[in-house]
Formats: sequence, C-alpha cells, structure tokens
Amino acid sequence: MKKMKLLLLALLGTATSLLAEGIYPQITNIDNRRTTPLNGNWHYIIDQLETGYYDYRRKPTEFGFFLDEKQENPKLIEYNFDTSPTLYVPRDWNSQAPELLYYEGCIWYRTKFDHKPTSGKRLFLHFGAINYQSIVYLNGKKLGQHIGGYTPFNFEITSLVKDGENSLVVMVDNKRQKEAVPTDNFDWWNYGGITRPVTLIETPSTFIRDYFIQLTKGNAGEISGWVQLDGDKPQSEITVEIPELKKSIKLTPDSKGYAKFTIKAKPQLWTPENPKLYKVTLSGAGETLNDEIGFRTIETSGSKILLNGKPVFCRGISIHEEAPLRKGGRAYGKDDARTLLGWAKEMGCNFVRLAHYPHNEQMIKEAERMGLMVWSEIPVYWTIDWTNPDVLANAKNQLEENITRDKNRCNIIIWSVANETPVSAPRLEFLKSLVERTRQLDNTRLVGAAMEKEEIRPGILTVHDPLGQYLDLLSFNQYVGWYDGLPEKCDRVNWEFPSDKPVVITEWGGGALAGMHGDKSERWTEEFQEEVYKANIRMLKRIKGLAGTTPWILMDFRSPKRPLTGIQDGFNRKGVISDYGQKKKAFYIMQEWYKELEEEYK
Ligand code: GCB
Repeated sequence: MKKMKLLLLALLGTATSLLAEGIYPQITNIDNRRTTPLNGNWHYIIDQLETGYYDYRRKPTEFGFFLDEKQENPKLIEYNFDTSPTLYVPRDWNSQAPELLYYEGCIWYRTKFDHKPTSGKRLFLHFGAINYQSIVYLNGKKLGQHIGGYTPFNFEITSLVKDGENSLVVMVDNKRQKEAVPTDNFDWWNYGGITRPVTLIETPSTFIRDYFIQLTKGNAGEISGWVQLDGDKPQSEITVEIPELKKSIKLTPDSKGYAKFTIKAKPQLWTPENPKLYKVTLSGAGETLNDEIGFRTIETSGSKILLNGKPVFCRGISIHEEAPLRKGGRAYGKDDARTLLGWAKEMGCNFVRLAHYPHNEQMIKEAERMGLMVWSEIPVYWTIDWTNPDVLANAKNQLEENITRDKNRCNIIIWSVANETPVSAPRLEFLKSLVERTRQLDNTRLVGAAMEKEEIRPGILTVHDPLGQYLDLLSFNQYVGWYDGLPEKCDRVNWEFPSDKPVVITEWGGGALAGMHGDKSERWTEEFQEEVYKANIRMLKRIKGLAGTTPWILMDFRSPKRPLTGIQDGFNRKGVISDYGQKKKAFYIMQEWYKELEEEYK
C-alpha cells in the first residue's frame, strides 16, 4: 500500500514538474530591460510523427532534430533546417501557410543568433507564449519544457550560451488533449506556434526580477507592494521612486531578496476618462528599471462595483485574440491591439473581457493607456478533467503565470477563473482552489468566473451555481433570443438572483453575416442580430443590480465548430464587426445604449 502511494506520488511529481521543467521564475516588465529580440524568420519542419524526438520504437532518440545537424557525407541525417521553409516569429503557423491552416501537431523551429557574453552579466531566454506545449534546446542541450499556450516563461542560459553562433531549436506541439487546459473541445481556433515574441534578456548578476506596486486594497491614500531581487547579493539596497508624487523609499530585502513596503501618497486616480499613469523607477543592484503604473481602487458594495469608491457600470465587450482585417490569425503587437480596442472605444466601452485566455501583453498595456478596464481570464473552459490533479496543477500554473505578468496593470479589475463549466462537486473543489490561489497572489482585485444561467420555473431565470458564493460577482453567460428561444423571449422572462452581488452578464448575442439583410425574423441577417440586441437590452435594463456586461463578441472569429457554408464558413459570426472590419447593425445598437449609460453614470 505504502509502495503504491509512493509510486503514485512519484508519478504525480513528475507530471506536475513537466509542466514547467527547467523554467526559471518569470522575469517581468521585459519591455523596459536590456533585451535583444529573436523575432524574425525561423526555419521549420513539420513533424507529424514526432520523428525529431522519438526513434522507430517510440523511445526518445539521442539524435533528434534538436541537434540541428545536417547531411555531410558519409553521415545520414534526414532533416536540414537550413533548407527548410521559414515561419515568422512571433505569429501562429496556421495563418502563414495554406497547408498549416488546420494543422494540429508537432513542428520544429530553429533560429540562430550571435552572442558576445559580457562578464558579470546573466542571460535569459524569454518566450511571450507558445501554443500549446514546447520543448526548448540551446546548442543541442535541452533547456526545459512548458505547457500552456498563452502565458510567458523563461530560462536562464548564462552558462549554456556560446561566444559566437548559437542554435536555438523549439519543438512546438498543439495537439488537442482531453486532459489539457483548455481541453480538446473549444469554440475558437487552435492557433499553433511561437505566437508571441522571443527575447534575450541581459541582467546584472543580481537584478530586480519582479515587483508588485498598486494601491493598498480599498485605500486610495496608500501605495503598497513588494520587490523581489534575484542573484548572489539578495540584500542589495533598492530604491523605489515615483518622481511626480515626490516619493522615494529605500528597501533592504531579506536574505531571499524579498522586501515589502508601503508609501503614503495621494495619487491622481486612474479612471477610464483619465487613464493617468505614473512613472515608477526601481533602482539598485546595478540596474534601473522603469515602469508606468496607474493607481485605482476596485471593490464591490452590495450590487455595485465601485471604481475609486464610485459606482461604475462596466460597459464592455468580449474580445478574442484574433487578428483584425487579416482573415484570422492570432492578433499580436500594438497595431492589432489598437485596432481592436479602438473599435471597443468607438462603441462606447470602458471595459473589455479578454476571452478565453490571457491575451498578449501589448493588449493589456494599450487598454490601460486607452482607459479600458479589463476582465482577464484563463482557459478553464467547458468540460475540463476536474478530478485529475495534473490538470489542476496546469490550470494553477497558467493562472500564476498570468497574474505574475499583469499584476501591475491597474486596468485589470477582475481575474476570472473559468468559463461555462458544468456544476459538479469535483469541479467546485477545483475552481475553489483557483479562487483561493488568485486571492493569495493578489488581494487587490475582484475574482469572477463566467457561470451559466438556469430556468428554474417557466419564465424565471437565475444563476444557481455554488461557485457563486466564492466569487465577488454574479457573473454569467446567457443566450436568450439565440440558443434559448427567439428574441421575443427576452420580454417574457424575469431574473431572480440568490444574492445581491453585482450582476455582470459576460456573454449574450447572436450571429449575423455582415452585409446579409432581410426581415428581422430571418436568422443570420444583420436585422435578426439587431433584434437579438434590442430585445436583450430591454431585458438587461430590467435587471436589478446589473453592474456591467460584455456581449459576445466584438469581431467574427475562426472556429472549427462553425461549418455552415455560405454563412459561417469556419467563422463564429457573433461579432458586431466582421473579421474584415465591417460594422454590423448591432454595433450601433450597443453604441446607442452605452451612450445612455455613460450619461447615467456621470
Ligand atoms: C459561449 C462560449 C463562447 C462561444 C459562444 C458561442 O457560451 O463561452 O466561447 O463562442 O458561447 O458563440 O456559442
């Protein structure tokens, strides 16, 4: 029995550590460090049978593609990166070559870079995100591996990098798996590849790896946080300065490099109307690191969401990280962020739900500059394998990597732990532990999840989910008028809620093909979608305690679940804007309502 238990523990241990094998604790704020981008054209080899990794007996081979060798007589080497085609990094592979549009499997990437080591400096290799699983090799040696498609990770390569040319090989695998997060069934495109930037980060031998600087929860007169040093002089003195507020504080970290602080201050508060950011400088241990940080409080009181102590209505829209105006592909960089968020602003939003996974860092930063509050989410979506401890470890790891990356972005007001997950006891345990972990990591924000509605009696709708008691919001998706009846149903139903927490309806809407017109009773026309919007708005106006909403969705997006020829053609058409930027009638209905709400909450 004891033996069995040990074996089980050993197995669990292995599986969990494989999630992030060899990975160094995340270095944050990479935009403001000494960096060299490794973006560009990388050679790639499609490897459906993972021949670059396994031999013909399916055993890991010593002679894998990671050695980056090539045919030189008389050797037999059956691959050659140099003569292989290239993919641009960072970008998904599906949108770069027609034969890759539907590809879900293994691809090997290779780039080369020159490096001149500087004595006393450390070097890290940072990946913004790779979907889904990756194994990274430098000069033929395995650095480690990572699981999870939307969050950053890094390796220390100080002792492995060569003076001169280096070969960097990355095996990427985006096969769907039942025990993955997300699981094998989801309503968006499984874009594979090195989808976010790859960066070399050079640091002094001791450096500021991470820090947290926000207002103390509920206190607009105090800034608090911590700094984490990394290196052989963990107790080096650090100065945190906010010049515009004339604040400066000196910290001496403990033997683990950690220092907490509080500063009395009365900063001008960040709001959607005035998204004020302050320059913050952290210096010491041989480096100076800048950031731009905003300060705001976010709380709930009864059914109200209070931003800086004042009731706010979250006028939102849901957004997938799908590239605008390019027939799909993952969105990346500032330009895509500005286009998508610019549309949200034009609609009258002060809030965006970045569904269903952490979006790229530029998206959050641009939203912060533009005055958009953010709902941030991890891909715990639909029917996850709730009883599997590795799945929980995986979800937790994605949650932690996301919060670590974005915790200094004041526009994030809600961390969400799940979307439309079916009620059960194991699922409640799983999600409760994610909620607890979120609060441990960051107690300054609200915690939500997109729950589901139920019709308890004919015409009486509610949200009955036991998860609700652990969340700050009554947040849920509902599709009255689209999946649930026709638009007229909206006028026949009433909502009853089990608590007076703020109600945030995280999804509702319906589909339309842009440019298709007809009677409002004809599905897929812009007129039908417009009717779904009008009827839902009438219903939402009757909901007491409604504090925000993010209809589904800003822009049409690719999904393998949407085959209807001539209408969907592989796209979920619930966008209020088409994938090529055409605004549908529903866009203007939302714009009108949000104008009214803006006036009402002034
Ligand atoms: C949902 C899901 C979302 C889907 C949407 C739809 O409830 O949360 O991921 O895309 O419905 O269009 O059906």
